[in-house]
Amino acid sequence: MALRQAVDWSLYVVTDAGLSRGRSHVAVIEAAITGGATVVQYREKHAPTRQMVAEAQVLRELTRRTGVPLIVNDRLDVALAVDADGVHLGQDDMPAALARRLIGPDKILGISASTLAEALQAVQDGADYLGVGPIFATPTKPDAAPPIGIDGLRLIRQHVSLPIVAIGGINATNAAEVMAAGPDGIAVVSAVVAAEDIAVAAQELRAMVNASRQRR
Ligand code: TZP
Ligand code: MG
Repeated sequence: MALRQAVDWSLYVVTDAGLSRGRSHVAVIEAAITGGATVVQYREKHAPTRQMVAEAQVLRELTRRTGVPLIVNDRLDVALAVDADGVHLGQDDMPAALARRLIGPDKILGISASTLAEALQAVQDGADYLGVGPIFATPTKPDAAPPIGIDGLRLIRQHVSLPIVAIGGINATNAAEVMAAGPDGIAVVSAVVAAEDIAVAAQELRAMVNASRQRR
C-alpha cells in the first residue's frame, strides 16, 4: 500500500520558527512526536533556501527514525531535495495538477481549501488530502482566507471523501467540536509549537482526536 493511503492524519503539527520561543525545529518536532503527532509539516516562509534545505533535512532524519510522515509547505523543490513524503500547497502556490506531474504518483500532495469549489478542484487535480480552513480566525496566518467555521468544514466533509485535516485556530478548547464535523484530524501550529510543554500539549490534543474518532 502506498504511504499516502496509510497515513494517520489525527494530529498534524506544523512548524513555525516565530512561535517556538527560541526552540529549534528539531527540538519542537521531537517533543511533538513524543506527545503523539502523527504528521509533521515543515513550514518556513522567510529563510534562505539553503537554510530551508538544511532544516528540512534534519527533520527528515528525525521523522524517518520515528516513522512519521514529513510534508514540506510551499516548496516542491525542497520537498524533493530532502526526499520528504510530500508537499503541501495553497491556492496561490504551484497549481495542484502541475505539482502532481512534478512530484510523481507516490509523493503525498496536500492542498489548502477554504471553499467547496476549491476542495472539489483539488480532488480533481490529484490531491491526496486537503487542509481545510481556516476554521477560526488565527494570528498565525494573517493572510489566511476568512474563517469558514465548523459549518464550512462540515459542508466540505459532506462532499469530499479524501482525508481532511482541519486547520486554523484549533486548540484544546475547540478540538472536540471541530472533530465532530468529521475531519480525519486536526492541523495545528500555535497550540503545539508555542506551548510551554510541547509533548503534553500534543498528547492532550491527540487524546481528544482519538476520543472523538471512537465516538463515531
Ligand atoms: N493555514 C490556514 S490557518 C493556518 C495555516 C497555516 C495557521 C494555523 O495556525 P494556528 O496557530 O494553529 O491557528
Ligand atoms: Mg503555501
